[in-house]
Amino acid sequence: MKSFINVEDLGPLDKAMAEAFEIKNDRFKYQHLGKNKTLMMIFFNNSLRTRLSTQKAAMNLGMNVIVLDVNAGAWKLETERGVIMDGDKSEHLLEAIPVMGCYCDLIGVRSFAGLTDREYDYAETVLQQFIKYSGRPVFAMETATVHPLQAFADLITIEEHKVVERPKVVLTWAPHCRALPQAVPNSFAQWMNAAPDVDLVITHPEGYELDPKFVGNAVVEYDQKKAFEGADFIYAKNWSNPGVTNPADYGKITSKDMSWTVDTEHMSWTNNGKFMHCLPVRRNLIVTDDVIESPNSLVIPEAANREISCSVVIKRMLEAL
Ligand code: AN0
Ligand code: CP
Repeated sequence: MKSFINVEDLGPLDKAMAEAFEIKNDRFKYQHLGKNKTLMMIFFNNSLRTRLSTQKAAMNLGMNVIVLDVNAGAWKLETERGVIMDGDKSEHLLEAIPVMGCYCDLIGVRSFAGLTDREYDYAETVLQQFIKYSGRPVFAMETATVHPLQAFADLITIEEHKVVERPKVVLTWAPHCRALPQAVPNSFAQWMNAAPDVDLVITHPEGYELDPKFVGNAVVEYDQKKAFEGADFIYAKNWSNPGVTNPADYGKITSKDMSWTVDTEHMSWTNNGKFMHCLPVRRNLIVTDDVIESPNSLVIPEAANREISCSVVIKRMLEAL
C-alpha cells in the first residue's frame, strides 16, 4: 500500500477487518517488520489520539518514530508556488517535503481544511504534495477532507459491539461553537457505505449536505427524530457547512440549533443505541454528560481501536516497502 486516504486503498474490507482482529489479539506479532525503519509524523494541527495511537502502533511494529509539529519549532512553511517569500514564512513546502522524506521510510500527515477555499481543500492540495514530492508512502492522519484511520477504528468498534447482523447506523450532525472540517463525517460515510452489513442514515439541518461522493447510497433524513428511530448506533459529529447546496456557505456555521444536541431523550428514540464520537468532544454542545457517561457510550473503546486501525495500515505499508 503506497498511500492510505480512502477505504479502497485497503483492498477487501473483510480481509482488513480480519487483520485488525488478529493484531488486536497479538499486538506485537509483526514487530520484525519495522526493524530499522522510521515513521515520520507531521502535524500541521493539534492532536491527542492520532499522535499517541499512531506512535504506539508504529512502536508495536518495531519502528522508530519522529514527530514534527510544523507550527511549534519548525520554520513557517509557504504552500503556494509563485509567492515572493518576503513575509513570515522562511521555507517552502516544496523543499521541506523532500527533505523530510530523506529521514524516514513512511510519512503520516495531519493537515486540516482551511475552510475558506472549497476547491483547494477538496483537491487535498497539501496531502497530494506530500505524495508527489516526499518519495515515501504517505498516510492521512486527518487531512482536509478525510480521516480514514478514525473511520477504520469506528468500523472495528461497530463490528465488536453490534447485536444484530445488519445494524442501523446514524451519522448525526450536532451543534458546535467553532467551524470544524468535514473530514470525519466524510470518511465515516465512505466507510459505512463500503461495509457490507450496515444501513447508514445521515441526518443534519438542511444546507449541511455532505459531498455526494461520500454520501453514496446512504439515506439522508432531515428529521433527526425519524432518523434516530430504531438506530443501533448513533455517531455524532459537528461539521461546518460543506458548501454543497450553497458554495458561498463553505466552511461557515449556518446552524447552531441546540435541539440537535444528543441527550437522553434523543437516545430514547433508538433501539437501545450505542453512542459514538471520534473525540475530542465538547460536552453539552454535541452530547450531554449523561449520554457520554452512560453504559451505552463507546467513545473510549472507539479511541482505543485507533491503535488497531493504525497498526493494520502501517503493517501494510511496511510490507510494501
Ligand atoms: C477536529 C475535527 O472536527 O475534524 C478533529 C477531530 C478528530 N476537531 C476539532 O478540531 C475540535
Ligand atoms: N479522533 C482524533 O483523531 O483525535 P485527535 O484529533 O486528538 O487526534
